[in-house]
Amino acid sequence: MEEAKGEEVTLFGFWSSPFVHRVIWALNIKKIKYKYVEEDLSNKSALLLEHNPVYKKVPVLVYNGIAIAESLIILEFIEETWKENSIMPQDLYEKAVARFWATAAGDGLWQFFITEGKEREEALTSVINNFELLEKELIGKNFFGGDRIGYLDISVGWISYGVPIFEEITEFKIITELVRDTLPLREKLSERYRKVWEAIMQKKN
Ligand SMILES: N[C@@H](CCC(=O)N[C@@H](CS)C(=O)NCC(=O)O)C(=O)O
Repeated sequence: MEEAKGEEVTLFGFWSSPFVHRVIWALNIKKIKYKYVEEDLSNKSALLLEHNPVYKKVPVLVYNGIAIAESLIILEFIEETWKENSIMPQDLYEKAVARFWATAAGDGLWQFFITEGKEREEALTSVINNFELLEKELIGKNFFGGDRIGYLDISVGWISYGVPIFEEITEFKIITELVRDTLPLREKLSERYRKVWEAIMQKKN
């Protein structure tokens, strides 16, 4: 980890927050050393309230005494402050697209999680529509950021981890709806991979 040029970096967070994870990932990619303060969201610290008096939420990044709130704004601050291992597209259009999807990608997801009936159906339609459009941004690339993880990957990364949990709790499928009938049976796929793996291992030994 890089010593932050004699700078003091503190992150106020909460263990389960996907917004906090965004900031942690960006700091890790940039190899920035920082101090982490875990907040009790049911009894927020005076410091958190002082640093983020408008939203009173985590994450907050404090850089040499200056507080920055809102995860996506923090990502941009991190990018501007530590230029190495850039996470932002250089191209202006690509940058605009990444910023757009960073907020739009998750639209409807929470709504899907906390509603039922018609409301949930509507949320689901918009989530699936967004995912399908977002997926197009990946065509021909390994990451949204191109060859390496960037701002948009960091912004939407929590979705692939969170959605299966939402699905499990609501017993309602999002991803499965999208890929249903397109995937081979798990057992068959497993059998096939095993054979390929065994053949490769045999050749090696
Ligand atoms: N738009 C904010 C959302 C941050 C947010 O919702 N943080 C939640 C934790 S996941 C929080 O601090 N909640 C406390 C509260 O609402 O009182 C961001 O991107 O940073």
